[in-house]
Amino acid sequence: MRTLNLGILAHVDAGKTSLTERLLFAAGVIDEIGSVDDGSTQTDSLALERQRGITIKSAVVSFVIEDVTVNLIDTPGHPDFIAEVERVLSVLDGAVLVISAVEGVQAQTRVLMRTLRRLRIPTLLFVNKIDRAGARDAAVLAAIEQKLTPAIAAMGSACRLGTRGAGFTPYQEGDAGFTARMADVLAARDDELLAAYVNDEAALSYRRLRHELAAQTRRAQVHPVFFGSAVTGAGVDALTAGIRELLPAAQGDADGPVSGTVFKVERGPAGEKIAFARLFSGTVRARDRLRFGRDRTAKVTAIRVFDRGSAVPRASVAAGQIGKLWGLKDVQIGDTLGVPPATSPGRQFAPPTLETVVVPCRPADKGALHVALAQLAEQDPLINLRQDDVRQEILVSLYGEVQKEVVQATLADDFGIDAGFRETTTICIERPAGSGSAVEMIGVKPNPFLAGIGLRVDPGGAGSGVEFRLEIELGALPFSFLKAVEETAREALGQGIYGWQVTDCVVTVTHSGYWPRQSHAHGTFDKSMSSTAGDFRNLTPLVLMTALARAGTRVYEPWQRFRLEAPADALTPLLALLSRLDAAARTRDLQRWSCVLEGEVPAARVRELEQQLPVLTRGEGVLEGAFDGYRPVRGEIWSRPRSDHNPLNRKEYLLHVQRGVPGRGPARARGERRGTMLPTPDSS
Ligand SMILES: Nc1nc2c(ncn2[C@@H]2O[C@H](COP(=O)(O)OP(=O)(O)OP(=O)(O)O)[C@@H](O)[C@H]2O)c(=O)[nH]1
Ligand SMILES: [Mg+2]
Repeated sequence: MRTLNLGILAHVDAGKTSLTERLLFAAGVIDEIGSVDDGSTQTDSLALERQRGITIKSAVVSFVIEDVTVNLIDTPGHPDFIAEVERVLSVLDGAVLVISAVEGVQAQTRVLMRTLRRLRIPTLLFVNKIDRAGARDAAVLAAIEQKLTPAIAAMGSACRLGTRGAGFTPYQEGDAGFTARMADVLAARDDELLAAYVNDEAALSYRRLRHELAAQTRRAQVHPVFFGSAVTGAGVDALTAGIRELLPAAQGDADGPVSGTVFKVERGPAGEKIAFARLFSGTVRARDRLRFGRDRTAKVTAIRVFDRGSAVPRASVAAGQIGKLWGLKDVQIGDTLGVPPATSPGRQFAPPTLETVVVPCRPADKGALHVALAQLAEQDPLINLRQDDVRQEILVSLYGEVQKEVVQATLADDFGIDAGFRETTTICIERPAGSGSAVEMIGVKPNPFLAGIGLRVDPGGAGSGVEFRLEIELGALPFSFLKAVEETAREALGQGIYGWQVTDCVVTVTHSGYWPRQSHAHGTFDKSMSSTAGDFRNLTPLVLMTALARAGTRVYEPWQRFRLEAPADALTPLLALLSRLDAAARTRDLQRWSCVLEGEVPAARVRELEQQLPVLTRGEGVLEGAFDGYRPVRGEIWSRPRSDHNPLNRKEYLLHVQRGVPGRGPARARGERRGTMLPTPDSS
């Protein structure tokens, strides 16, 4: 039995969950087809998903097609939940990208397809909703070719579009048109096939082409396209056969060393953590001690493996499979199990660009609110819970308003906490404006720590994150001290000169000094003469902040790319609005009745645009948007400090560290924060 871990991806409402339900029915896993509209599907199982009719969390189900066990992961399509899609990408062997035959290729479809192609994930395309009024086939196929990829192979034809009787007929052997189109697409990507094609077109057998189609699909070079309807079931059998024939099986040696990735974390009924993991290699058995994340270990207490429907208790989970693991108490999303997988797709989509303060309606709920948000952050790390100690407020990062509503409803439904939000603001970043260095030598006043460090901060490329380099000789500093410097430096960069995360920079260790472990004659360790990792943890933020202040930083805000379709008579007021919003807009297409505008706008102004659009376009305007990187904030004060940033407190904190006040260093702060390192004023 082969295993295939398959993701279903699409823009919102394309029909992913309905198609999942259909596939489960076709495979005999369920006797009755559930409906998103009635809240009765297998994968939209959360109460909130059923109420709202949208998918919020990715969900795994499994079914069997002949000799293949398919673990299917249904993902959310709303851009506010893109983080759920990102986490799933690292565990897929293949994907089905769903496109609505009515709405066609959307901005989100393009974002997803680009990512699938970049990661070389073999992908089939399914054009859904052919039964709905307004469904198109040739136009959608042309849009796919133009906007997603030219390397497509339509696998059949749709008929009676826009009616309940809409159907899909797969092309068969003997269909000359299909064979010729397949040969064209495939020969363009395979020299041997091209040579054979040029020599004698007729000699290329249908079998050979079909075989080559599977090979190129598995290499993510070509994307077969199917049509159908998740509601009537049209085309679903052909898609099922395509999944089996054209997508690759999971690879991996069950006897090799354990290697896997955790892509989802859930809490069980008793509050216990459950990790969803895909194994790439090896076998994990119940009661095994398992290494995960960065140097953590725990005993696996129970395992469930996805098999014919849901997850069933098993003694082990092996390479290729997806398992639910109990017992890994501190596990986090994104943790690796055992040996880290050779490749990790890393960050594919933009981080959240909004943040908001969460306020409990009843002040007495403050503690409970923090606990509840911490649990939500386990399941969605990008929420990035932060505590502002100065203002005694809790902040979360968000993608958008729908996610905000979902957080609010989850707090009310699952935790019994009524909470509100302050105004949503954008999250900026800081990048070094130049280079800056600082050095503190060991034993030289006023350095109070038994550690010597020199650090230089240089600008890095856009999107490069934080890179850590050494200009000292390897071995000049014990590894544990070096690790302490790197960890503390990364933490300290969480808050730059203006209070934003510092990124796209290179931190280089230029000097180091330490005093080796000293003991008295009777063998006791003498701290007053020996450097410890704590000395390095305390000194690093001081040196780094001095270097950063010398380099100077500049604040950048997120921008969005947009595409706006509107009636032609709305063009003038729209251009005036866009200019007021500091947007750069270009008229792409001006017809008699309609116009298309494209451009970029600061993310902070998008909400205003969304609010004004219906008024200016009589409700006919359609706005699509996607993250477009960071640009320097504009206006008189070009470096905008974060709202809760108080440089005086940061200075006070650094002074505390410098004076070596016990318990006030980053080591303690690290346990308390995910955002600020400031001491609370009343405890100083
Ligand atoms: N007529 C018709 N309606 C469909 C079809 N597939 C889905 N729908 C409807 O489209 C709506 C959205 O379907 P879902 O299956 O929830 O779509 P989704 O892609 O899972 O949505 P999100 O997970 O929220 O992104 C529901 O009202 C479905 O009943 C189809 O093939 N034909
Ligand atoms: Mg869904």
